Amino acid sequence: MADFDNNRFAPLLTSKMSPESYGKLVELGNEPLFAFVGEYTELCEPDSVYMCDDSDGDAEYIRQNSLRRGEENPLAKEGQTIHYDGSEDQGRAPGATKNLVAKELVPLMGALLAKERQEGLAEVREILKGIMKGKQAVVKLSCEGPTQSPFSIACAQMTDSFYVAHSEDLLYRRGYEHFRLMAPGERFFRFVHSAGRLDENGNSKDLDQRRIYQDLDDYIVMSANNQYAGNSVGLKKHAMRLAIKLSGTEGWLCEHMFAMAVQNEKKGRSTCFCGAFPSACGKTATAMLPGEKIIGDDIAYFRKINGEFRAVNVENGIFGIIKDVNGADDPLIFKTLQTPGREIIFSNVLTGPDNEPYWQGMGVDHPSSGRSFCGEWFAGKTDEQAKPIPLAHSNARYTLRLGYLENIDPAYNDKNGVLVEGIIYGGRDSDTSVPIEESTDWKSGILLKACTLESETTSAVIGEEGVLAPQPMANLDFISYPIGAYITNNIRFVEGMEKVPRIYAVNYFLRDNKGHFLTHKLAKKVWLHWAEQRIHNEVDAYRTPLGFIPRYEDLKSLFGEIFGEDFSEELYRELFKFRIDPWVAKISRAVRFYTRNAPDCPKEYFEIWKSTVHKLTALKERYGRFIAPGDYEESVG
Ligand code: OXD
Ligand code: MN
Repeated sequence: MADFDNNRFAPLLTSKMSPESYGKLVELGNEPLFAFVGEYTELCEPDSVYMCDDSDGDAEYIRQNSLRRGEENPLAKEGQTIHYDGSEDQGRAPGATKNLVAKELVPLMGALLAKERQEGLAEVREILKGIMKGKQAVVKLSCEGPTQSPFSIACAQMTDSFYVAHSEDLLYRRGYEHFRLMAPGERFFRFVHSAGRLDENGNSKDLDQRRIYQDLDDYIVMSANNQYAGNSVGLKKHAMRLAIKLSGTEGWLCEHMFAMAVQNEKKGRSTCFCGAFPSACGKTATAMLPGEKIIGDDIAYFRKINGEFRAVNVENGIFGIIKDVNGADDPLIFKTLQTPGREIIFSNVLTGPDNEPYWQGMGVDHPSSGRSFCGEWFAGKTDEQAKPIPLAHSNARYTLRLGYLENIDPAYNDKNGVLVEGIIYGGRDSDTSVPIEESTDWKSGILLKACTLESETTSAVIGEEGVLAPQPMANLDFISYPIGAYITNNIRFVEGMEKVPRIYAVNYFLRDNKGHFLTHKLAKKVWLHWAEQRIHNEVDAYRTPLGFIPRYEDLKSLFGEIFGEDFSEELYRELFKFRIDPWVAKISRAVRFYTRNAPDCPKEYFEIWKSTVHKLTALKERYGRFIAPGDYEESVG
């Protein structure tokens, strides 16, 4: 056991910590952890420091403090609380977020928000100086992935926000005991967060001093003057950036993906799919499809274990977008949100005179006034541009433990993860991609489906909404080493694997020329069951220039079996025609994007994209603007 009596930080920490808290820190015998707490106590100058272990008592201490300080307030239903972020702190803040890297690397980072490390460290440390004065800091240990597993990454968070610590308790596995069992010198991620000075509503005041700087050499993230969980909760997006960097150096993958298992009851089979969708493009709705099982909704680690492609959900809870969660579209989440006695944090929704939460797309009548993300809200309230202010923010959220969900897959805690058999890339376009298409092989799936993924920007990120932007692997905001190397790591990950997952591209948003969606919201269940049958080699498919699509008769029987619906051939032909012009435009946009933003991208990838554009352009002469299903080539197995 390390002896900390002569440690340079011992006098400071004994003066700021109760004997019990100090005892919990010392008991772990972890010198880098002790130094971390010491260094940031010295820099941030909290009045006191509270050290948590994995006990329910400490979890309750955090929750009670968040309530006592007004970071959260109780709602009408037992266990439920409400938290408000400031009106300018309602989404991730790319402008304030930087990857700190060595000077030589900055030009290679392209679109990846990089800053020279020493300069960034000096800047953020200056902002953190004395930032916790007058507050208590809490140190909470957690684990990314199941504890004591080949996937585990231990994490230490120090924050002066009890809402942040509370969110971490709901979203991640507790990690104090995991730290106790760690080998000396084992790496852990570190996060320092301060909400900074607060205004009269308890919101971060110095937004011009908002910073989220990840030191990728030292695996530490410093976040200041913010509260929105995507900016403040270290284990969520900050840890993701650190894990992506680490996975790039070690040859595994950290992806912005859900994990779910399609249930084939007739065959007694459960088949795991992981999927990347840009925010607000149907990701949680796919992970939560009725009748299937959820493993995770946002972040997955992939490792090769005994030659198999295996995944874990990094998290233990959901920080989900609440807009449009209603009894018809998301019945399981909706029911969980309505059940008293569940510890759930709502954020940035309307609370009415009945002290119940209300949000956009909830599907129930809502009160005409109350408190919301904009302060006092009333029906008809407008902003400075005279635009109506919605009752809740479009990026308002709920935070809950996964264990509350009825459809949780029992395998979600397995230490060796689950075997992944399908990967899904989900975009959002009204006129380009078919509802589902299988890639011919892994590499072309990565280059033509994952790398060409794009979406309109949404409210999960501060900035203009509705702009079409490239989204490689739906991960652009989190990739933390040069994009070309990241693509190569994705391609090479499956080398030597006996069974490589199939890659699917899906698009739930095709519309007719009047702007109406061509399919209903649950049609995605049919697309996934088709993919499940393909993986088990039970259905044939038609070739397209970019992969394989379903045959009409297979979809007809799935629509019949699953929904008792008669799926028409006319609709099938409209949905699954290959649209040449938009695909040429889409791949050309990707070429422009990678030319500008991925200076390290190998020439070979450009050659593949460009030759695909040529191939498609030539096909247009032969087939016209569209290739009807089955026309491109003979049906293949
Ligand atoms: C999220 C996001 O909150 O990606 O998961 O913004
Ligand atoms: Mn996400």
